[in-house]
Amino acid sequence: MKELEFNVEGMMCGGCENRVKNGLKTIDGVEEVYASHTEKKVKVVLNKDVDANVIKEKIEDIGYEVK
Ligand SMILES: [Cu+2]
Repeated sequence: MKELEFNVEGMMCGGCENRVKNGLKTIDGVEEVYASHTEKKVKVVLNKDVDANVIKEKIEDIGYEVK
């Protein structure tokens, strides 16, 4: 298991957290997603190798900014 953590700007509530979670879970290899709008962090648990840029681009596609 590998974990990646991102600093994410723009999440304002639990609904935003769920958008990020649901979006990232569609990526093959993503096992679990933790998102916190208060901490402005997204943590992803992977069950195989996924490039961090793939995760980053997905978060940005969903509409949030990765710092
Ligand atoms: Cu929101």
